Amino acid sequence: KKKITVALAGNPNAGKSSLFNALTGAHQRVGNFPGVTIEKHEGYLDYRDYRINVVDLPGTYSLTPYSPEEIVTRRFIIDEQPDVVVNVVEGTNLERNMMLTVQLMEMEVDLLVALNMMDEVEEKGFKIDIDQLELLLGSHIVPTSARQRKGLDDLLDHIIRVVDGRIEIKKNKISFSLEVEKAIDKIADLLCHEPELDEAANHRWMAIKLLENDREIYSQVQKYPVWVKIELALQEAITECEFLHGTDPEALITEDRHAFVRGAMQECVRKPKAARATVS
Ligand code: GDP
Ligand code: K
Repeated sequence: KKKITVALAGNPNAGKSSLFNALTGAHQRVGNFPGVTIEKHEGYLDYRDYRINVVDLPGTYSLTPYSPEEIVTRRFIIDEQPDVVVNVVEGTNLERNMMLTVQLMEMEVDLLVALNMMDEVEEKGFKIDIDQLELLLGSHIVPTSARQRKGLDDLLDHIIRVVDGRIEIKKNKISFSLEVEKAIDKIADLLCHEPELDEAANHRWMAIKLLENDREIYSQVQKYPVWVKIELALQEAITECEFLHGTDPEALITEDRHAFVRGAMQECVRKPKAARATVS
């Protein structure tokens, strides 16, 4: 059988463990992620011609390196390069969950979205325009109900089709404010010309992270001669954003992510009447 690795990523309580258990059943083991005390739940299942190794990443709201969960999640994605990342989202709480989705999009991974808790979505009367949301995300969305073991085969079929290249992941990019985009291009280009930097590195993503003052990426890049020019570009971006928007690139990037998610929700989600007043 061909071996592939699938990583489950999502907010706490999105239903990752339920999905992980439903998929891997008894074939599980618990270890630790390197260097931290966070448990690593790993398991496998055989499906069609594949042995699918499933890694349940820790629940996280973001991919900034502030908590061990966030660091573990993104390190795993960068270092282990799973064949597919399945972002498990809570269908009744999409707006909050999607903030992680957009950050996974930024990493340009082969992303599938498991739209979980569909039973609750239907019961509560949420209407989600899945086709339109897929267009905006550039990723396929598979409705699931992990607790009821529904949608699992559909999800597995999608995973295999991604691996076989029969599903194209569009890898849509969120466009940030003009000044931020200009800075991203400039810094990505500088990174691109640093011969010692890993060729496989995602320069756009690193540029975004540098603009977000990401200390891990800072220390990674600071050792190269190109750092002098990058530091100048960062300084320039800060000055320009402060002048034009009254705020720094880091805050703008967060705002732009929120704006993207808000727009997507307005286009694609109708909340039930009773929930409109209470669910934000
Ligand atoms: P995790 O933190 O992402 O691992 O989430 P869990 O798998 O622990 O799920 C959180 C809670 O949501 C648990 O009470 C689950 O039983 C419940 N849950 C998970 N998936 C579903 C689902 O598809 N439908 C419903 N109604 N509840 C679910
Ligand atoms: K719940």
